[in-house]
Amino acid sequence: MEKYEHEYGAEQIQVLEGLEAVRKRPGMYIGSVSIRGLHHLVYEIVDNGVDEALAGYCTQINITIEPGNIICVEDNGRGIPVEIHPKTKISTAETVYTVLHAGGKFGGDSGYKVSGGLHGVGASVVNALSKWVELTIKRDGGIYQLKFEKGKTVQKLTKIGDSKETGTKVRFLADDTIFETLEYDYSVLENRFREMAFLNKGLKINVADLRGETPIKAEFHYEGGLQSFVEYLNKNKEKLHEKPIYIEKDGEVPVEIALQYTTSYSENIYSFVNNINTIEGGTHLEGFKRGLTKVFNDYAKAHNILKEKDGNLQGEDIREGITAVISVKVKEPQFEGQTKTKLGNSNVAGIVQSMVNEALANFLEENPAIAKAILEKCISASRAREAARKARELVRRKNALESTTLPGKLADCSEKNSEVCEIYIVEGDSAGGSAKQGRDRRFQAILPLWGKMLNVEKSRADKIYNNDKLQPVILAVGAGIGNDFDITKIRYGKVIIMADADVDGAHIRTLLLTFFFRYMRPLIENGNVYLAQPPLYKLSKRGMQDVYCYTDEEMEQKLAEIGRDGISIQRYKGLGEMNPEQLWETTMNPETRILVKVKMEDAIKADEIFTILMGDEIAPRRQFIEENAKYVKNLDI
Ligand code: 28G
Repeated sequence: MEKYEHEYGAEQIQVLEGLEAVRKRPGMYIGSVSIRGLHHLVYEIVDNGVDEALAGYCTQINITIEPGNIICVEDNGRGIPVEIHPKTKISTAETVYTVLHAGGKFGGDSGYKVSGGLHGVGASVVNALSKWVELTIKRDGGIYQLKFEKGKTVQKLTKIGDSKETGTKVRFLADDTIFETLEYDYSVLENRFREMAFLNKGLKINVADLRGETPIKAEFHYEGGLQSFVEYLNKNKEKLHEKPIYIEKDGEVPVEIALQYTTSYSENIYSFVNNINTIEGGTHLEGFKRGLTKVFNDYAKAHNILKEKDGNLQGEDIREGITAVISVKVKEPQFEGQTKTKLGNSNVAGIVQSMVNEALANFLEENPAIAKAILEKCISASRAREAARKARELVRRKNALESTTLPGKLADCSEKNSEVCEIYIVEGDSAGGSAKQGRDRRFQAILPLWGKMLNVEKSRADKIYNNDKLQPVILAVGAGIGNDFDITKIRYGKVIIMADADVDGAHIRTLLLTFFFRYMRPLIENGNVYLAQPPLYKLSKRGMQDVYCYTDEEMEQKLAEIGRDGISIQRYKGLGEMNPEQLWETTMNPETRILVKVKMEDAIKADEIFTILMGDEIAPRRQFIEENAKYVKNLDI
């Protein structure tokens, strides 16, 4: 075996100080030390493999979660160079893993066209935050290995064998003294890697989770790229035209767009810059929207589908029912916004817009039947928007007359500081009555729901404003709806859905969640929506305080503890069976209640769930309900 030893010079000492800084303030480099930050480590490493694919040298990346939460990532690229780096005087591979920002990603001489990575911090940060890292490189006929512990090199570049192949393999164990948890969430990683495979057409990504008794495996490989992505997003929706429209342009800023219209009323546009999901949008999205609006208006006018006197169709009319993915590659992206996921580069807007103008106009000229079908939908969206505006004004005027904007059935709280206020949205008058009596009126408001159920998925905004079940919710929350929703105006920090633990309760929960997701999405994104968890059973016994159980397992466990002798079990079928004191104690008292926070890990998954649960197609709904029957307790969208 050969070993390449080198003295540590001044530069190396600086290096160690650099990685020490990462360990001291990990949040600065990876956002947080929660499971999000943990997943970030994997993305950082995989991004390096994707960069090698973007450079045209790598076709496959395998990601494995090994038992013990060890991550293994392997690619078939050129392999990280092993020769001595002229600046650091140690191997390039060691440099990449020990010098902050040594990946060369942002340098002009990196050899890569563009590069991914939200923070782009690179492999050295992963190394600094890992208990150990083992790096194996196949290159130049050899197999080389290096090992690190907490960012420090413990085995320098060593040749351990021969190979004709090339590639890089990285195994690492995150440092449990830094991260809150080491337990990776397989489904989160799987979703991200599916997305990456869509975004990098032709790239094969294999994922495996070997932690459980039965291994989980998935393979992602899409020759269709974004077109396949849109087909996937629309798989449960009724399409207006058969194939997604695809436009692509290479150049200073490469742009790729796929879009397809469905019969639904929602707008589903996902945008990416250098493979990063730009949740807050930015100039690329603006350019796309402007281009879309102009092309359809021009076409409609030119073909007399829209008369001059009708005025223009609005952007939102043209985006009703659209599913689109837009992906751009930008050399020096400027990210802005709260979560640094908004593209700021102003030149990108014009580039995307003129590309959409040209390519989409051509497409419509060549496909008049599709153009007609889409424009008919846009025009009826425009009529509905006009009706919705009138309905909204009616609501406003009515409220002005009643001199209050609050719904009549709302039992409001006395506290005015919205941060500490809670609203319980309760189905059914009897439960509403108990909740009103049982609550702490200082900070808890109760809104009983009544009236006819409306399927939000199948209704346009005008119907929603007029719906007697949803209108009080809109008014009570007090922050508007749709594009006008303003999270800073919410009247309650917690919006709590309280429904029975049965099928009807599940229905109202789904209805309200769909409504919040489609029309008040920031409320979910900001973590203001909760589900109350009423108990399923009460165990009572003479001389013993009543015991409430929230799951079947919990009841079995409690019964095993206290024994079954002389015990009576009451099964609660609905909230209405509890008196106000019981309801307070079990479900509303902050000291003793269980609240489930509704989280949205991933907008794509959430859209899929709501489309399936509330949509037209029955087959996927049945499948979804069967697949998830076990998990209904943990509704995590
Ligand atoms: C398996 C886990 C993740 C990688 C490569 C390939 C090269 C490379 C990686 O170079 C240093 C900086 C800029 C050139 C580049 C190989 C050029 C020629 C590479 C990975 C030297 C980094 N030959 N594959 N880094 N560059 N895969 N997969 O990390 O100037 S990282």
